[in-house]
Amino acid sequence: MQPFNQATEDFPAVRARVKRQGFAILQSRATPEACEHIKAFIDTYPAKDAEINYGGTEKRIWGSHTMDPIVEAFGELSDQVMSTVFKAQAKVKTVLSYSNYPIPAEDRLITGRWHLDSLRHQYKLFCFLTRTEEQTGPLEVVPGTHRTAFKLWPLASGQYISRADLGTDKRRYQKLDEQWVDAQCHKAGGSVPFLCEAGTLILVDTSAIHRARPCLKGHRYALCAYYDHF
Ligand SMILES: O=C(O)CCC(=O)C(=O)O
Ligand SMILES: [Fe+2]
Repeated sequence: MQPFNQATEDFPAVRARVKRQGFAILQSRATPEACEHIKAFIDTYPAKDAEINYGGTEKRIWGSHTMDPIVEAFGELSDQVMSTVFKAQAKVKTVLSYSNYPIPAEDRLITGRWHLDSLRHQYKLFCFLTRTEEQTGPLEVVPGTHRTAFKLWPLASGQYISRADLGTDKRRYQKLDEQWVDAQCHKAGGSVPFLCEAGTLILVDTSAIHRARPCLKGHRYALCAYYDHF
């Protein structure tokens, strides 16, 4: 079974899109069979060995590329994509397999999600295993906020690193102010939630402002390939 329909990607165009907007949707896809297989892997993985968040509604399996051959194949595909797009040797650190179900309607679980993973450019390849819709908790990015020209002002004004962060390993950018993000979304012409078919692969610069929108209905299953800076 070929788990991915590998299309001929226009890699320079992918690179250009990531540089311009902070993300690019690939042509290659996971097959429906691969999506079903990985969903079953996530469901049957013992909860006691997984990371469970948001009141039991999120299940995260770290290092899943060493546990399941199809997830491993995603890691390999991801290495090929990253190495070609960025013309650098890329080796996946870990593949996270995860699922989200509707969260309890508590404010603290719904708000405070906008963040940067890092101030420096950092790349992740996501594969969404279920069709994502407005209510199922799509990944959402504020386009253009990965650019150095954008980051300078929030850095200088203390929005990304506050005085209280100094001398700690906490950074304000790990949990951004909602109102401030609203204003940035407005300036950027809106945030982009990835509403996509099952099997879609998306490369994201996670130094852009982003979040997983809370899942309110249905469910969402995904893979995410993690990399060090390169
Ligand atoms: O699950 C998502 O949609 C995004 C989560 C996130 O912020 C990340 O993986 O960096
Ligand atoms: Fe993130």
